[in-house]
Amino acid sequence: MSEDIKWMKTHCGKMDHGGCALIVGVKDNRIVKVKGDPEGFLNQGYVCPKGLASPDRLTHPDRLIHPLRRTGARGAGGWERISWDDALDEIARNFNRLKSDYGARSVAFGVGMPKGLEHFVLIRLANIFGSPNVVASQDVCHAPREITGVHTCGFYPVVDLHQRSKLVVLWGSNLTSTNEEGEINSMLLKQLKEGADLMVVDPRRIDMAERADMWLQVKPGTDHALALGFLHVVIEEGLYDKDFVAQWTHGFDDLANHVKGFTPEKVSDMTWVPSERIREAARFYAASKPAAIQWGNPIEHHTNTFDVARALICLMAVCGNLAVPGGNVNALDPKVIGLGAFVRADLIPEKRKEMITAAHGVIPRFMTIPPAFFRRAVLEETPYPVKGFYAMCSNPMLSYADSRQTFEALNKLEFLAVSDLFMTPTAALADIVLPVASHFEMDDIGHYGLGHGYILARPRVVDPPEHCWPDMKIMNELGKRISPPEHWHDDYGRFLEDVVRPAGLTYQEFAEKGYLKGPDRFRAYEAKGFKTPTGKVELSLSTAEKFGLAPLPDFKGPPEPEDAEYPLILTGSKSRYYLHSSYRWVGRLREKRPYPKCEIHPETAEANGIGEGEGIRIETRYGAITQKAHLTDRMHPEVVNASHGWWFPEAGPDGQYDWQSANYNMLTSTGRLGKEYGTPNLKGIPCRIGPAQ
Ligand SMILES: Nc1nc2c(c(=O)[nH]1)N[C@H]1C(S)=C(S)[C@@H](COP(=O)(O)OP(=O)(O)OC[C@H]3O[C@@H](n4cnc5c(=O)[nH]c(N)nc54)[C@H](O)[C@@H]3O)O[C@H]1N2
Ligand SMILES: Nc1nc2c(c(=O)[nH]1)N[C@H]1C(S)=C(S)[C@@H](COP(=O)(O)OP(=O)(O)OC[C@H]3O[C@@H](n4cnc5c(=O)[nH]c(N)nc54)[C@H](O)[C@@H]3O)O[C@H]1N2
Ligand code: SF4
Ligand SMILES: [Mo]
Repeated sequence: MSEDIKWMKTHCGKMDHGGCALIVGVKDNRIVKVKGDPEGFLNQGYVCPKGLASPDRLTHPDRLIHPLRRTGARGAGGWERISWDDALDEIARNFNRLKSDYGARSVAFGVGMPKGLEHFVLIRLANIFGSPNVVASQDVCHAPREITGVHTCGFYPVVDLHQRSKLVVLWGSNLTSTNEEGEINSMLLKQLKEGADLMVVDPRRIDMAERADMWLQVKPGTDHALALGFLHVVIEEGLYDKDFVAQWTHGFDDLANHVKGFTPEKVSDMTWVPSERIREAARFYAASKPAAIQWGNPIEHHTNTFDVARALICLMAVCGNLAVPGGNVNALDPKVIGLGAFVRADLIPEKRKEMITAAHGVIPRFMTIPPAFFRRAVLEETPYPVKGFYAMCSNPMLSYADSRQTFEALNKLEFLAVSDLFMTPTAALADIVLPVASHFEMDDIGHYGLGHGYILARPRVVDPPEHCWPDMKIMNELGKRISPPEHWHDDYGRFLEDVVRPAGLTYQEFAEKGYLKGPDRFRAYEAKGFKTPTGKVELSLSTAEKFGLAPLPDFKGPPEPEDAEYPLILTGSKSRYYLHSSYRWVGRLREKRPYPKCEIHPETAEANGIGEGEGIRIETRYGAITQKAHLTDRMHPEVVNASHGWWFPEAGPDGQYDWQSANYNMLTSTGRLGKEYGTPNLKGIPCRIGPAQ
């Protein structure tokens, strides 16, 4: 049999941000085996359980394989099959009508975690249609790091695991489960094997905390206090990089004065980390040259995310770890088409003024709409009404904070179209559902636009089912119906060619190479300065007054006030077996994690009458859900770690696949939002627990 198998190379995609090079065995248009490619630039042979199970997405018997039109009431589960022409005509009719009645901005285009090139084709579609409103999860995912970086030092400081570091810090990053943005954990493990030290900042004793030289068990939502405590020690003890600070920073004296108040003792009260540990950790970071901070998602999961990112970049800068090999770097992209040109930003020059966010005073350069403001526009029509929504690669019913509000908003829309592989709680509320060809079934490019300095080829290895279309093709055809056709191509493959053309390659030639990486670039500031108004790293922001931002990173308390009725603190993390709410329907993954797991300390469990494996009711001021308790001393006794993204495909269409009973975002709210990014509190929320009823 093995002779009939054709082995092909591609990269993993859409199971997280992607990154692992794969060798895929194909027989009769079916994938029979997936292996990690030992030559993989990022993974060196590694592949995770999601990657191994990824072909099962394509062959699931309940996969969407026809365009569907809703027949009965919204969400009642009645559908009829329709042709692609009818589906696209109906979407176009509705969007064109909304555009002429309320203006193009009344139609919003929604996307989730960046999965492939379609992410940017969607932005292009919105721009060409004339809508400034692309709704994305960036408010809780990477925009705070990237854009705060741009304001503070002129770039997004990415961890450099490609060069040797003396110390790697996992600051709220569970890399062995999440491999986020292609920082595949094999690179971290290689660094450790070669002698790098490891520090972990995490409220849970994660696997890497067990291996770490130092683990700081921080109180959820207080990372900025901890980073300010580090800065206090580093500056008071004169451990900072004096040459770099003197030559390349702006506002050092202001920062030094400001952090005087953040003594390890005070910071210990704020963060629960013992003061002596804070001192040791700060000295350890400052003495390790170079040190790289892999900063994770939780720093972006509460209203103070701007302060956390600011404090961490200040820390990188004063210790001389910015833009140096093995530190946090400004990765240079290979020669590919620029983002602005690809998405046709030129066609919508007034975008910034027209966006929903213009009314909310968010930070300049933040170009997507936070889901909280999108729903306000739908529900309250502020600053203007939004009536139509096109959702791609995303499941807002689970991924946006406050799922009840999402339910109301999606129900209020005049028209909702969703493209997905599978029926989800979001697709269940749509007027039209479009079946997609996904990863493995289409040519694609990974990591374009992510700022890590490389792009990865994801050439197709099998053909999709007859009526499943790649998102890029869907948008190419929809684009011709809702905007001037000259902006669209005969074949959507042109988008891929456009990206790699500046490198002098065809897509086919790029696919044969596997990836393109920009040249290493370190200390570029020595020639040109930092790309900020002062040409330096702005420890104190020179633009603060102009943009209404705080000049210095601060800590003004936890994300939500303490609450005697809710004495525990809720946080959450991603499962290694799923991507957010995706793929609960993939049997091989579901077997590994059949139910939503909530971790609590054994003492906390006992005090609340909860046993191992029993149902646990988790409650905040905003809602209550049920998950299954797992008792572990990896947890702090006052912290509850619940699972995110749970719905139940097996619950069926009545009630839209039970998006309520175990969904973490029933516990969150959009009542408080961070000013700069419109970020809600997903973590650090007061909660209480008890046995499930
Ligand atoms: N409480 C809480 N909320 C969170 C987070 C958290 O940690 N806690 N994390 C936040 C973060 S970091 C992010 S990035 C967001 C993620 O938010 P989303 O991106 O909305 O997350 P998913 O639930 O993975 O939804 C992705 C959907 O895309 C579908 N899909 C897969 N491949 C394709 C394809 O090729 N085409 C199309 N059209 N669809 C496809 C999947 O089936 C799935 O339904 O959630 C955020 N929300
Ligand atoms: N398996 C899997 N991989 C994924 C994803 C997925 O859903 N599943 N999602 C992808 C996406 S879109 C993203 S953005 C990345 C996210 O990747 P990560 O940043 O690694 O994501 P999380 O699991 O949310 O959080 C990481 C760690 O932060 C800890 N933590 C919780 N609260 C706090 C806190 O307040 N402070 C600190 N310092 N730590 C805290 C958690 O215990 C957890 O161990 O992963 C990507 N990869
Ligand atoms: S770590 Fe990510 S890229 Fe690698 S196999 Fe797993 S899901 Fe795919
Ligand atoms: Mo994310």
